[in-house]
Amino acid sequence: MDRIAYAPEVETALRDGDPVVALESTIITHGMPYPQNVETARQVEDDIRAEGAVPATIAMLGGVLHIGLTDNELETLAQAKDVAKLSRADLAACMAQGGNGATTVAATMIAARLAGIHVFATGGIGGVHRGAETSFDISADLLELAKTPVTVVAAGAKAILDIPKTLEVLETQGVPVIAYGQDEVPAFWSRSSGIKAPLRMDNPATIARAAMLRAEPFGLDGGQLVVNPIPADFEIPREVMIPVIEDALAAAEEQGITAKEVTPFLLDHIFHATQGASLDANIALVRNNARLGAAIARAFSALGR
Ligand code: PSU
Ligand code: MN
Repeated sequence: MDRIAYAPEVETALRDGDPVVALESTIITHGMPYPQNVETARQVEDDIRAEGAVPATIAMLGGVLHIGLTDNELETLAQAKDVAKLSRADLAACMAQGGNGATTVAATMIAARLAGIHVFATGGIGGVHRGAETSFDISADLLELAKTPVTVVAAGAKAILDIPKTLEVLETQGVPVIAYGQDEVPAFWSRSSGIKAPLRMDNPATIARAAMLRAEPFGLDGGQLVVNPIPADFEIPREVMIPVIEDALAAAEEQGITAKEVTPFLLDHIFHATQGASLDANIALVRNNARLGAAIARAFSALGR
């Protein structure tokens, strides 16, 4: 049995050097409730097509790594209750056991590299959790960005994380953090974090070119993190989110939530606490990142990649 299955449109695009954008699946299974999760996944795929690129949603189904999902596969994944959350540590184990799993940012980067996809769009990345000085909870996403040459487009890190510490780890690991079109690092639901971004770029071609120059002449491993501010019409002010986040963090602490469960627990708590308002913003920013991802993928294609 094949270990990797490509969706036909993805296989064709990769063969012809046409632009492809990878998408993660943990955002579907652990990041948003049904049915908004599958509706968003489809919408995001359409946004990428409308921008002249091919979407490749990545997931493990029955032990086969899928690069691109059919509509049926998306629906099944979105409704399933028992899907594992796969990061770097879990990919091979899930394949060995013939299991189903959704890929995090780290695992999606690994799959994208394997497939020859240079760009990946998502909502938020994992980072250094608040209280990491005692919990040691630092997402494998950050270390993957240091190792795997894929350009990841996100809307910044959520304030459920410690944003300054997240940026420190990325700096230590030599990961370029590039704010798109503004000087500040965006903070997911809000355009502003009060923190100046290490780098700023204003056009997709420069972002693609920088990725290629890391490899040649510099011989550097690792990817780039592009942080793209949420569209102004959809942003939720920081002051509104802060008490909600504090509450979610307190609930996680009280219930002894640890390890892989922390991020999904906090996201679910915040969704309920805002009666879904956080979700509208989340959907808008993922779509916005998908469109930028497609533009960067087109730039890679134009460079002959
Ligand atoms: N942050 C979000 N939404 C998400 C995630 C993070 O705002 O859906 C998901 C992504 O898949 C990310 C993962 O890679 O959670 C990080 O989990 P952890 O913190 O356990 O590494
Ligand atoms: Mn973690």
